[in-house]
Amino acid sequence: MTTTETPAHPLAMLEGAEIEEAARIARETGRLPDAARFAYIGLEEPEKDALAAFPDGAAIARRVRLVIVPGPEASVIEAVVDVSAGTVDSWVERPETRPALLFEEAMYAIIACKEHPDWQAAMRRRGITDWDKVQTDPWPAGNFGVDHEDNRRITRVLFYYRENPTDNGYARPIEGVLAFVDLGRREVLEVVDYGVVPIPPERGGYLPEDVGPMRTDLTPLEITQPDGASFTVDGNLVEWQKWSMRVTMDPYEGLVLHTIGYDDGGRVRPILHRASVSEMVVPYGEPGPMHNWKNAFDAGEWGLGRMANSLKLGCDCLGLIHYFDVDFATEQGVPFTLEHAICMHEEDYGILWKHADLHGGTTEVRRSRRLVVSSISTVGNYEYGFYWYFYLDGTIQLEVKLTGIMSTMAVEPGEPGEHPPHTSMVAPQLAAPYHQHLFNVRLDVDVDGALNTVYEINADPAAPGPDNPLANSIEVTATALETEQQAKRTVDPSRSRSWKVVNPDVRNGLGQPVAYKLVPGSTPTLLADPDSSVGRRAGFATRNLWVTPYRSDERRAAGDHPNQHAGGDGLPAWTDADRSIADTDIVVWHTFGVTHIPRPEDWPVMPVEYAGFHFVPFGFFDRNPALDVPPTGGHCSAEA
Ligand SMILES: [Cu+2]
Repeated sequence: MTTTETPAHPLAMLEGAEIEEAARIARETGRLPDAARFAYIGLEEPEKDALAAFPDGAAIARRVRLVIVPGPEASVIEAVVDVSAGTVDSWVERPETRPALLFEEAMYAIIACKEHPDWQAAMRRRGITDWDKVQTDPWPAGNFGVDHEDNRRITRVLFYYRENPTDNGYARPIEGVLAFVDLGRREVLEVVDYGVVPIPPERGGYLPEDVGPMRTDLTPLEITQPDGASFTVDGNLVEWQKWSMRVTMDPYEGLVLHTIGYDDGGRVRPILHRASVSEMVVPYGEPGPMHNWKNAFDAGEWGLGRMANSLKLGCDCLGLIHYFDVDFATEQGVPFTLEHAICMHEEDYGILWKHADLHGGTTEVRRSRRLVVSSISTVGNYEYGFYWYFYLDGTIQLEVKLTGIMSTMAVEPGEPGEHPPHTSMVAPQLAAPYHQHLFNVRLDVDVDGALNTVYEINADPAAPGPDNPLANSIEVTATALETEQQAKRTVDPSRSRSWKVVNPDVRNGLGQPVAYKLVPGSTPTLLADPDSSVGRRAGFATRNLWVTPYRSDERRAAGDHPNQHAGGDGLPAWTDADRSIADTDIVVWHTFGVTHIPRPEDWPVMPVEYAGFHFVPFGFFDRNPALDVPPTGGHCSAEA
């Protein structure tokens, strides 16, 4: 029996009633104790052939994936249920596997710490007696072979001092105190005290009342579109200019875009079947015992969707906005709606193209405009904004905006200009360790069809000689990446390195195979040793490019369950098989990000720093596809 009304499309967002039904089906198996919690309830997306066949007249099967935490041990159940048929399709118990941290358990960990005599003694050694003034941050514990990790789901907990409830706790780390808590059993395993360091003196406030007089000379800047937006929305289907796509949000990956295509003369040409941030890691580079274990996998250990904000007009997004609400599940399996989880709007983006013809006397200018689909996640101290941009010339861009508050450490008073190694001083007696933010985007490419090949493009000086008498010649080489091992690559800006996703079976008007090019930004790879704990666990971050043959169960770059994982899962494991990736249905995985060497200007709250990449047509069209963008005013064209 089904209690849900089937949505209109297989890729429609999961609805509250479907979430409720999925939890009910799981519970009615009789195989779950009452205390079982749901770490994940998300849409099990249809297989590609089923999607391609839609609409085929048959009812849409709506399936839901669940990750269930049955008890306090380190084990999960992965289940897939069919909410349209009311059946359990798969039910797999995975011992020695940890889900992402559960919010409810993190809350109990905080209470357990404050009730523990060792913790209270450590606070008293620092003159702290009011436990309400202690901010308690549970962190993913990583995998370092310490006894507390054995068959437990644990957290390592850090502490900060807040004189007032709205203070910036990260300004005043309670350095030296670290607690290990068994999350499942709500039990403090150990409180470590590495020694007292004075609490830094400054409050690090950034609220208006902390800052003092605000600027008074910013005049209003309003975006108006008197005739409305240029996009249309039908359910989660978005159409804007020649673009079309579907928008969803996954609890772990956050914003996900599906079936991105471009209408070329009445024919929708596919480009990306699915695009998402598959994982990210923030490894810290300070070797002391308070900070050397900090390696947050914010997608897999917390969840970019689970941490997504409800966005506010005029603050997060400006202009004529369409918001998507998203239905998620609580850990008890109860649906709730995160309103305004995804923001969509159009932005003017300067000039699109221009030429002043000095001979003919004409000047043609066109304005660039982009469709912005975005969401923002707050993961502990940091904010990450994920902005997908679609441009009038066929370009796609992902820009990640990093902001929020840096993770800090208190240090002993020192001489002016001094700083502990591997950190920057950001305020008196307050340092911020060097660290990285490395994101992995999974691009299920579909350039004019499923069968694609990736080529690496490098530009080099040609050797001087009879064919190059003035030694000015530029040589561009395109090398097909034919197996997974060949496709483990890093950036090389000095050679203008990029990666072209080619459909060898479709030619443009010039007879060239059509392609899109992944243009990386200036991006690092992982600086930690590949054999270190984080090096093994975040193997995906040791390369900027990976290519795999498509498999629906290869979804997340560090594997499905990175929390406390020993490492090796995800891309390194899959690509060990060295499968063929030539002229087949492939997935391109791109790791990008920033190495954050903190500045004083990043304190107390960080102005946005940017990371990302572009995906641009390269022979996908026969010419500039944006010639038909009309001039916006009589003075922008000789003809107007
Ligand atoms: Cu940072």
